[in-house]
Amino acid sequence: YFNFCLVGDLVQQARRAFQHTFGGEEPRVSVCAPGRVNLIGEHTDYNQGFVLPMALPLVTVMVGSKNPDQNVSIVTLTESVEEPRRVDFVLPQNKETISPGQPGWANYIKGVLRHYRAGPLPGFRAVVTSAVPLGGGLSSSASLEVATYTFLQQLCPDDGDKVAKAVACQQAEHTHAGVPCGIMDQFVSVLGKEGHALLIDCRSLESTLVPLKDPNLVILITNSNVRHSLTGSEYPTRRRQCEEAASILGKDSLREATLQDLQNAKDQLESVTFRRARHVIEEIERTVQAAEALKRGDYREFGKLMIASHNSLRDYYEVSCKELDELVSAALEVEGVYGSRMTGGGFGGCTVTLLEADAVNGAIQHITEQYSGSPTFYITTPSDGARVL
Ligand code: GAF
Repeated sequence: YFNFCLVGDLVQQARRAFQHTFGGEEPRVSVCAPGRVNLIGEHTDYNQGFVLPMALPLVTVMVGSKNPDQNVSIVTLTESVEEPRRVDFVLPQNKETISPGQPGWANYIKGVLRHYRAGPLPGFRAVVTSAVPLGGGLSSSASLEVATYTFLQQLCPDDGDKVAKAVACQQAEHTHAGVPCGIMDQFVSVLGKEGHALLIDCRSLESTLVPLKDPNLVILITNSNVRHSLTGSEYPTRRRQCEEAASILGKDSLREATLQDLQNAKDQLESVTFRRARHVIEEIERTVQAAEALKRGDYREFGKLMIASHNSLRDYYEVSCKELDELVSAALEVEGVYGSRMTGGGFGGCTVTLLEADAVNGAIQHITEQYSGSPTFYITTPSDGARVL
């Protein structure tokens, strides 16, 4: 399970494809950006709260070279869908006019071209490939955006501001993928550090590295390999419900609200809005506590908070699903498991489980036996954010 595509193999693959596609020469630039797993703090980022993700060893790689003109040609090796794997277009004079279109996978790249913070950008030819499972809830899209931005920095340097880079990539997702996401995924894909989780304050955009390296501890990701179609429509609905709750409470965001504020306004809130707000307010608090527990090496406490997070996402925020619940229940039956929860937006995708290293083989076996679908496992370690290779 450690055996997922290593960065070096992906780069080799991309470089070979580049040479094959673009007339034999070597690409001048190679970069990568990771996917992420969120340990705790779910659906809190767009409420200005805290999140605690880590960058994964699973990355998206982009290799390529500048063109002497404004022509852009990109080939993807990742897409398994029926869309064309190559896209060609001319970079317009005015980048505001770069709009989304077909093929869909290129929109993440076009969005980053649109929001890139320096210019004028040259044309380029590039190959992208990825080990981050697409649509698996491990931020394959953020990793493509951040890889693209990192690539462009090599062609036409910006001021190097990392937080602004993450924000530009988030903008790309908003305008070109149509997902009104928070800042978590792009932020950790840029600023993640080997051996650390990253506590992000999504209000101030300040972040703190929390050491997470212990040979007796494993972070196990289980992919449910399901993705329910609800994902697209439910996410903006949740955002709206949170904004409505904050506005009824007279707050700029739910970050400013306490449980007492919520209780006091109970009569003015629909029960569903109340439940959504309750999840967010409690989850922000849990995330702060979890970061503290991790600093102390108190995995038991951390695990309890993970379980509470999952239950709240299932019951109050209603973004889990039968498959994720099954995976979490199965994991929690195993001796040596501290905690387990769904991770990411929900309605499919992955769970994250914190457990003793000795327990991992038994856990994988038990989860596989109990799960009604066919899971994929990744034993992961906190890894570095985007980098030039
Ligand atoms: C998705 C979004 F992209 C993130 O910004 C975050 O809101 C997450 O869902 C839920 O925590 O990954």
